[in-house]
Order: sequence, then C-alpha cells, then structure tokens
Amino acid sequence: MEKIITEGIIKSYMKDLLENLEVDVVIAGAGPSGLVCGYYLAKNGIKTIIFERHLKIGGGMPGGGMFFNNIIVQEEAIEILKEFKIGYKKFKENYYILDAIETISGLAYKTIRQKAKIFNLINVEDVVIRENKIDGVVINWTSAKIANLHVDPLAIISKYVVDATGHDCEICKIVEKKVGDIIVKGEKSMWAEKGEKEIIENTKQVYPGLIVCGMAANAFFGSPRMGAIFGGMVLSGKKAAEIIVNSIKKGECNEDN
Ligand code: 48F
Repeated sequence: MEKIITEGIIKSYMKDLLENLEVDVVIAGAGPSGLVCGYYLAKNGIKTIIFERHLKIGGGMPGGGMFFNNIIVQEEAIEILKEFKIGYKKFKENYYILDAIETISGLAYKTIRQKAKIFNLINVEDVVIRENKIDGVVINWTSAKIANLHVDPLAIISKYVVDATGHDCEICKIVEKKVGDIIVKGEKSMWAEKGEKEIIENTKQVYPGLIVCGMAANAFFGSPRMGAIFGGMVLSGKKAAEIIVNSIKKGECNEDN
C-alpha cells in the first residue's frame, strides 16, 4: 500500500507540473483577489495556474479582522459571491457580513473546480523577461527560501503574470528592481472608502505582460489600505481577469513564447 500511495502522489503531481510548464496566465498569490482572478480566467477557457508560497491558501482573508474571522463585503460585490454560492447576511444598508473561512473555502473550491490549478508551497522569486515583456515566472520551493539554501530555480512560461501578492506587491517590486521602467509607490495608511474606490481603477497592466490586482494594485499606485472589507478584492480579481480575457481575445499578447 505504501508504494501505491507514494507512486500515485509523485506521478500525478509530476503530470500536473509537466502539463503546466507553459500556460496562458500565472497568478502569484492565492489570496482572495488571485483566486477570483483565476476563477474568471479559467471560466473563460484561459489556461491558468496559481502559485502560493504558503502551506495554506487564502492570504489575509481567513484571519478576518484581528482574528475575528468574519469579513465585510459591500453590495456591489455580492453578485460575485453569489456566483461562488457563498453565504452572506445583511448588516447595514450596503454592507454584508460573511464568514471568512466559508468565503475563502468557497472561492478556492470553485476556482479549482473551474480548473485553475493551485500549486502551494511554491514561491515566485523572479520573472522571465524577453525584450520588454514579462514572459513567465521563476519559481522555487518555499522551503528552500526559508532554509536559505542555494538551489537554482525553475521557470514557467506564460503570456501574462498577475501580481496578486497583496500588501508587498512582490512581483512588481522584482520588476522595479531588476528590469526598471516601473515604480512601486507602496501602500498608504488606512482609509477604507478611498482604498476600496481606487483599487478598481488601480487594477491594470503596469508593464507589458504584468497585471496587478487586489491589495498589490493599491500598493503599486500608492493608494490606501482598507482592513477587513473585501468587496474591492473580489471586484479587482474579476477586473484583472477581464483585462486578460479581452486582451487574449484581441490577440494582443505575444504568442511566440
Ligand atoms: O494578502 P492577500 O490576501 O492579497 P489580496 O488578494 O487580498 C488582500 C486582503 O487579504 C487583505 C486586505 C483586505 O482589505 O487588505 O490583506 O490582495 O494574498 C496574497 C497571497 O500571496 C502570497 C501570500 O502568501 C498570500 O497568500 N504570496 C506573496 N508573495 C508571493 C506569494 C510570492 N512571491 N510567491 C507566491 N505567493
């Protein structure tokens, strides 16, 4: 039996990896915005994978606000959560309360069922660059990073990379440091209304082949943080997916990877 368990896990995981060496979109970060982005991409037939550096998926959502694991979502984002069949209760005009664990579980479940593959425990540590376009990501085991081991990484080729790494805006910071041409302004202190408004506008392509969504979008453009309100995160994830779907349909990306 032990041999069957081991063989099944290794063979199926290797198959998954080999089938995803070249994809349409790589999303860095399986927080709420990255998951929603992955769901809508996969729903539109776009081959999408998500790399999450942690053992758990969900980023900042399961922690709710200061460990109180409920979250707030505004009316305009409820349609998206209905599509994921996630429960909600009205709190006040325009504001709903959701269970943080149910919400993140629902987002992850439907995203995976839509066939966006999530690889956890893998850190995106760099991008692949061709001329002036991002053409994929450089990955390594999170454990190698934690142990500070000098192990060379591997690469995944993609038409688009989505930076959904949250407050740290990590992928954009890598591009800022190594490629140049972009500047990550860094997030500002909390101002929920402004942060929630600006996150939608901030969700866009910031370098050829590189899209920012979720809190990374506000960090990129120097907009405020907003705390445990998540309407903007899910709307931003959906918008990032729409930008890519439209662009791929128009044939705007480089097909000659
Ligand atoms: O932080 P996170 O939840 O980002 P988000 O989707 O949502 C933000 C909210 O949770 C909250 C908020 C609400 O108002 O402000 O903070 O924008 O999820 C980001 C995920 O990316 C992973 C990280 O572990 C987390 O799960 N991540 C970060 N850097 C990397 C990464 C990396 N280099 N490679 C892979 N995963």
